[in-house]
Amino acid sequence: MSKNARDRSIDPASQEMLALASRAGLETAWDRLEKQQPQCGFGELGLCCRNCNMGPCRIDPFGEGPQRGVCGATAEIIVARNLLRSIAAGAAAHSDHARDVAHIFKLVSQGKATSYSITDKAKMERLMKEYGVADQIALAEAILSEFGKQDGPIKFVSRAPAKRLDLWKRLGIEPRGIDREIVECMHRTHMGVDNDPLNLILQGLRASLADGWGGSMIATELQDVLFGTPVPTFSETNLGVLEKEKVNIVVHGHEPILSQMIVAAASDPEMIDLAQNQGAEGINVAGMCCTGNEILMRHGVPSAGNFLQQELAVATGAVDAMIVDVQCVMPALGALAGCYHTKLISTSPKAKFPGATHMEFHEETAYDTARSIVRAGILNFKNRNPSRVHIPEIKSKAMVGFSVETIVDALGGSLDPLLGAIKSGAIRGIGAVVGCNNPKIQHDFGHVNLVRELIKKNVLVVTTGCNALACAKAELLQPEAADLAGDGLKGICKALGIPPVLHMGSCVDISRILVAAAAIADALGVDISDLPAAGAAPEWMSEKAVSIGAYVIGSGVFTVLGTVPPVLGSPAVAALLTEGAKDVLGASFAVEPDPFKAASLMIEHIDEQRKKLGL
Ligand code: SF4
Ligand code: MSK
Repeated sequence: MSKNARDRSIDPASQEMLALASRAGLETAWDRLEKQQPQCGFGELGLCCRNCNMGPCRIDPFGEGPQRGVCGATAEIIVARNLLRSIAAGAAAHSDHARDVAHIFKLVSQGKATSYSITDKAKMERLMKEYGVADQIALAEAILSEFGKQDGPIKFVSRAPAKRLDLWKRLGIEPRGIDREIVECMHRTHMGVDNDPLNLILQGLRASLADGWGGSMIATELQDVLFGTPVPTFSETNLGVLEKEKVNIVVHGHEPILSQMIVAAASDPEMIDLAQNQGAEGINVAGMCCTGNEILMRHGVPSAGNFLQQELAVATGAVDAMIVDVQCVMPALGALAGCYHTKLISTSPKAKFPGATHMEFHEETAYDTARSIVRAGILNFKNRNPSRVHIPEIKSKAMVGFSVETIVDALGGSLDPLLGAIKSGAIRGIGAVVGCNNPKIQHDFGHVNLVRELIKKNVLVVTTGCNALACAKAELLQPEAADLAGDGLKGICKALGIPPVLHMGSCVDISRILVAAAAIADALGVDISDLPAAGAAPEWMSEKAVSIGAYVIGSGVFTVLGTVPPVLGSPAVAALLTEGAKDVLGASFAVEPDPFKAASLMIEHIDEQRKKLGL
């Protein structure tokens, strides 16, 4: 195996495929990152601005060249504006996903999207009560109106502890309508509007809170209503879940609206017959990234891997169709799929890709479209070249699907046993570890080592997104992983039969972590910032992660980032995020690429909080 492959990933299946890709002369994200070197220093520092056509402008970080853009914007202003635009983009991605789910919920309520139905009626009724409405259509309308709400905070904000709500009010960052906050970010960063870095960052917090306690939370809640609230389920992860003798259909992206239907269509007897007529043993659906997490936790559909494995899956030569919706889908996939027989199928009118066949998916005709898409994958099976098929025989068992409701159930109906374990010190604290892969960090190295360190020191880990999949592949989501935990955490996990790392879902499901944190804080009579808890995103890359980071610290959770955000061009903004925020929000960011040191930072913080609580 080439040293290169080992340097690029710690995951043996990915190493195997990287070595194959290199032998075959296939280009991957790692190669493209190398070709981008050196990356633009102004960009890395956040010091370039092209918000108007007097620019583009850039500030010389060494103080020798220009210190102001043509309009007079300083490094502080440019860095803060760029940060705000990233938050707006990330919040928009999560929230537009939520809008699609809310739209389907409305269509289902009106009897217009017959492919879908209500799966968790009890949750829907709880939501109706929370919104104070009497019927399903009224609930759909109330939720849809959250996006454009002009005045007053969005509903789910009231799920936060009273102290936090009060703080947001005092700071003027209680989020109003989700669309309104995002539009305001774009307005304020237009040339000649908001030029006060602190004011810009406060708006960033407000928009991000509209994501975490709004868009993301709406997506999670309504997906549970429509597709079911996850319960613990066993499944498998990694490229070894692809099957040589079956039609392999990989669903990639973020929205379960599509992947749910693909799963249903692939188990249609007519489709299975068709697959068998084409010479396959059957149909194997596998997930990728977060849409994969959605069907993994609800249906136990195996996941082929996380973000950096999307190209490696195609390079197995065994993927007959890769079906994509929105977010985290590399535009490189089309060209790579063209080197194989793989059909790349785009489905969202919002997301088209070079080299893809577009089969547009609409809610009203969801099942029929899903059948056509699955059929296209089946009919492509015969085009597979068996001599080019190479599936690594590597996969791991994982226990997934820990919604807040499930965790409470596993604890016997209340949070008391968890609180007792935290108070006694058996559980030292809670670590929320989330986020993407980024080829700037050895694939999965940050995720897996950080999580291993935390559980070793009795920190219970909750995880979502690509971290969850990294942990699954590293066998940390199995009850047997309790043996890797410190004695206190091990004892609790063994007694409950759960892993020390709890899979809570996809990226939008970080909202589940917010709900859990609020419930624990309420039970202890404190704010979220007082909890012995810390967050981390060891390999983050997307703008969604910027929004997540902002709402997580805005909600009071100290967070360690593994890749450096583009803010170092302004020492004032960097200081505000890493120090100043602590005085105001009770939480701040730290940046630490070394996962072992990052774990120490989180544990130090957890211990400090324990001391303050007298634990
Ligand atoms: Fe340059 Fe100011 Fe225009 Fe940005 S807004 S491109 S700093 S002139
Ligand atoms: S898929 S946003 S790479 S976690 Fe949610 Fe993974 Fe990050 Fe996409």
